[in-house]
Amino acid sequence: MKSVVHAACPHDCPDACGVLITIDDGQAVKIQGDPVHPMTRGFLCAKVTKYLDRVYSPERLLYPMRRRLPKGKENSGPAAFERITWDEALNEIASKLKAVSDEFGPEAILPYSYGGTLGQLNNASMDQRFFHRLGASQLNRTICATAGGDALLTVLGKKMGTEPEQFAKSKYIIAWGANIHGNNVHLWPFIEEARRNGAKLVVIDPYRTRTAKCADWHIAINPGTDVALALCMMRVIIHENLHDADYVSKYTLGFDELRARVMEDAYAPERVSQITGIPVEDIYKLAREYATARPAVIRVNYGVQRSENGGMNVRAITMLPCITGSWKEVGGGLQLSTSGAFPFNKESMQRPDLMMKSPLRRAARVINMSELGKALLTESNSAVKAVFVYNSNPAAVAPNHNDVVRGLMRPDLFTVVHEQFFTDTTDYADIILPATTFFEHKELQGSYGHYYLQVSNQAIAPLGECKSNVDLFRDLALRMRFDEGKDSDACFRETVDEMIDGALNSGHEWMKGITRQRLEAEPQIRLNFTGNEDADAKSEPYLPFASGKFMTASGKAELHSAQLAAQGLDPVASFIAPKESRHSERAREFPLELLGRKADNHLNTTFCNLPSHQKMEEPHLLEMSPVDANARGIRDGDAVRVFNSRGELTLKARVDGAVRAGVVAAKLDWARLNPEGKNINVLTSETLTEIGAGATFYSCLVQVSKTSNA
Ligand SMILES: Nc1nc2c(c(=O)[nH]1)N[C@H]1C(S)=C(S)[C@@H](COP(=O)(O)OP(=O)(O)OC[C@H]3O[C@@H](n4cnc5c(=O)[nH]c(N)nc54)[C@H](O)[C@@H]3O)O[C@H]1N2
Ligand SMILES: Nc1nc2c(c(=O)[nH]1)N[C@H]1C(S)=C(S)[C@@H](COP(=O)(O)OP(=O)(O)OC[C@H]3O[C@@H](n4cnc5c(=O)[nH]c(N)nc54)[C@H](O)[C@@H]3O)O[C@H]1N2
Ligand code: SF4
Ligand SMILES: [Mo]
Repeated sequence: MKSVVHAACPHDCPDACGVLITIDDGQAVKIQGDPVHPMTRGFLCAKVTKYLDRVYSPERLLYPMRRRLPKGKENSGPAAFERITWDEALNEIASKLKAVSDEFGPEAILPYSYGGTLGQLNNASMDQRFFHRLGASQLNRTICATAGGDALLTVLGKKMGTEPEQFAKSKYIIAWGANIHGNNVHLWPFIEEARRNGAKLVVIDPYRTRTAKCADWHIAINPGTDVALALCMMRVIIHENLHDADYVSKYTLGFDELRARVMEDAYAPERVSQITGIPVEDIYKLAREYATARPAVIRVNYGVQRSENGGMNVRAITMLPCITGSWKEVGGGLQLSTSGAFPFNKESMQRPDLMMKSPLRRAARVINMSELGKALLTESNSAVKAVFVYNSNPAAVAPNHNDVVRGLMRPDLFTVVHEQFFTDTTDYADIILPATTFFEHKELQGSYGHYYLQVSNQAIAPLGECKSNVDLFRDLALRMRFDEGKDSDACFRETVDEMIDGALNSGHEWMKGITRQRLEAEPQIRLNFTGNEDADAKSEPYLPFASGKFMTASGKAELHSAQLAAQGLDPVASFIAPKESRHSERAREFPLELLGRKADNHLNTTFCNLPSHQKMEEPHLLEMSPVDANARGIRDGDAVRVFNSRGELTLKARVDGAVRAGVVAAKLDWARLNPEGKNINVLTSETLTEIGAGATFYSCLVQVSKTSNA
């Protein structure tokens, strides 16, 4: 008997697709996009279309394992481990964590998790309760989005923006550091619709992405210089009186300071042209077109904030619709993320108050996940002694890979990894635990690219002995008796349904009328921005800032931010040449700017191991311009050494038109798939962004040479 189950794709992707899974006799036999989901519109990306290959891969981890052979890349995979029962695994982990806590204090335990699943429960709920009650170090999850997210907040006060559906109504669309075709493909049909109606698509990206290839205009900006471009655009717009003076006076704060800033010589088009590599006339053209085409919308993505200036880049770009007033128009405005609109009850889900029941009786210290190498190698009496990894593959995704690996190899470090597959990180695990995929558990799903809530139903039974993150941390909490005694808490016994109810129960008007029962019956529900029960009003285009209502301290769009000033940062925005850029001293030794980018057909390092996905991505390439290749005697196909002071890696030169002179590009991949056991993160640094303390993957200088054996 066949049946169809509605689920939601939980991968770290703005689209959060509605998914239909066909089940035959307990087996999933088909996956398709939900045709009624307003953003999914019946199709899935190339990665998830092949999801049955992932769920039923012969390489899935199916039972707990304990290490038998020494840690390291030499002892990868099943032969290095022996099978144990869940009972043994939970006992061993519980006693080890307790021993670490007793001897070194609970902050010697570090949870490490990120985007394996963005499902509300399996991303951050029972795990957080567990680690809070334990008193473990808190992890500042900065590896992806904090620079841009925090910067957006300084202007808008809320992480939200233009609805994707409204892009269809736009006449001028800027994809700014946003590889829409690769990373946010469900926005694409709306852009195509707009273009059929005469809209222009401009892509601002140092790399010629799939999106750039399809665009009307590709502006190949120098990496890390977007703040200079945005300030210069505002200079032209203000100078030519193309801004919306009425909107500015009613709804923004600090316009005079902004005007003074952009009129400085540093932001004259001629200067900015030198910084950004964009011809002066193109800067004028872009500014004028953007300010006069109506409506104009900006899809800015996290690409612009993975550099040392990341926060200021996003801050300056976000000011553009605030001065043109394009927030007033359907199809105007800007989107970086919509995640802040979902008013989940995070306190109920994550229970930070439980830290007061931990042996610490206070909030635990915070460790920045983008400095994992540093955290593991710092020798002090507060050293990390145990790492618990789930939802992440730090031995591949964290910057400064060589230090991360040195840290993970420490003989005194106890490491647990909860995973679906053997990964780069399981090479350093003492215990491996098998995790379910989203087919195998129930979830609550928000989004960072649209405004629909979904319940993802369980489609099949867990494979082998796999457990969801929720079940794992519930079992571990019960094993450690967190539900008993004077510091006990009933939250460790909650069911998944009770947790979903708790998450939805925030009392926020946008959640009004949205219950688990409704989400189980309806495939997706848009946030209730009207706060009333009127069905018509619910489908009206939502314009969050049409009449101000910014959620900053002042209630206005803050072009001048007192909060940034208090942090010693520029309260408006300014360009400071990144330490790792063509404009810096270091460029004498390492003259090329490396973009260690995401693959269009993988999701960070998820899917890297699957043959069906590998077929779609040519591995181990270093893309470079003919100018830089010729200067080094390198031809297409040559083996090249890419190096800097942190590491080196051999790749294959691809001399194509993807990057301009001075920039090289390579893809993030599993280190273990490279013959040398390394990936591009051997080159990236643990330097943090100025706002949000985020990772700076795209501020990375390297040198390239032809290998001698080529
Ligand atoms: N297919 C696929 N989809 C994904 C992912 C994936 O790995 N693969 N990852 C998911 C995740 S975790 C995230 S955070 C989102 C991210 O989605 P995006 O933000 O779109 O991600 P990136 O690919 O990091 O960056 C976008 C573009 O920014 C460009 N860029 C780099 N530096 C600069 C700069 O200084 N200025 C400008 N203007 N552009 C710059 C890059 O070349 C890249 O093409 O995508 C998600 N979706
Ligand atoms: N050089 C370079 N490095 C980067 C980036 C880049 O663009 N360039 N991008 C950065 C960005 S934006 C991000 S978001 C990070 C991403 O960093 P991560 O979030 O670590 O991303 P993935 O590599 O996809 O690893 C996620 C792992 O979680 C596992 N997983 C999936 N579902 C579950 C589950 O339900 N339970 C458990 N326990 N595990 C699960 C998957 O099998 C996978 O191995 O990488 C960062 N690193
Ligand atoms: S990865 Fe993104 S585009 Fe692909 S199915 Fe999941 S949510 Fe949709
Ligand atoms: Mo990310």
